[in-house]
Amino acid sequence: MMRIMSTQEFTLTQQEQRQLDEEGYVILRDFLSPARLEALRQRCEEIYAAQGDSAGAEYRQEPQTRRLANLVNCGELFEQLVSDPNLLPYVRHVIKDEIKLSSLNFRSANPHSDWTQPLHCDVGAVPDEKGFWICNTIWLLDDFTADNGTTRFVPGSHKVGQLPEKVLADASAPHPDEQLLLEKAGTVVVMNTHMWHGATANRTANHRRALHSFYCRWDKPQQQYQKELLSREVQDRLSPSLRKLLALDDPLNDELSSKFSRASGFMK
Ligand SMILES: O=C(O)CCC(=O)C(=O)O
Repeated sequence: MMRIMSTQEFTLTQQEQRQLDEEGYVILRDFLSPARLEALRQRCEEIYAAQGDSAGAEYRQEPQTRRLANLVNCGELFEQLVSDPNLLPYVRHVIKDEIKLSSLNFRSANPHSDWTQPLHCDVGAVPDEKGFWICNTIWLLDDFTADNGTTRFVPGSHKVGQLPEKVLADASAPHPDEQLLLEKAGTVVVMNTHMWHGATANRTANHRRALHSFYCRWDKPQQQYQKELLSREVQDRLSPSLRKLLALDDPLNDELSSKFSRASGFMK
């Protein structure tokens, strides 16, 4: 599906726009080339091995799950990922305003786990008077199958305007309208994550790995305050457009994100 980019951003097809507006997600198959997929897998495993018990601590640690946070700090392939020109128009379609990166995380459901992530909206966000203000993108580093801890989601629930934990008797229980994401490695899924979603238990013998490149509107806090977390060396070599996407020169973001970062939709 790879699109040829000019300096102008492309427009989503009508079908993609309808899918994002009505259902809350769009699936981009074969988004990653085999070489790029393998490079991302290898780099995530290297970082995880190097960070050991502290892996993911810039954000939060989750039961029966390997997590990495602050990945823009960990190499150019992640800088390319968060600013991918074939992806950002989808995010802009959801948020419909200036966007910035909120965080870039790796999440891997452990083999033989019984941990089901409750249905949630990312950062506990409900749309405000201006509309939707968050959008996540899930980069599948492994095939997602019915039993390896795939993502579940309730299409259309981004329009409910309420958090699942406030209206469901048990947000960890299966929802009658939920769907499972059953897609191949190399796929990227763009999700309006006001839509109720979570992850299922991994009952297989293998890890289930994904990257989450998460965006928010310019006037909301970042989940991970990039200016505080990125090394000086990384900040100094970023292009003006990446500095803008990461809100590194943005006094409003400094004010918002220095006070309110690290929010989670389900981890207290
Ligand atoms: O990795 C997944 O399948 C979804 C994870 C998720 O929704 C989260 O960590 O907030």
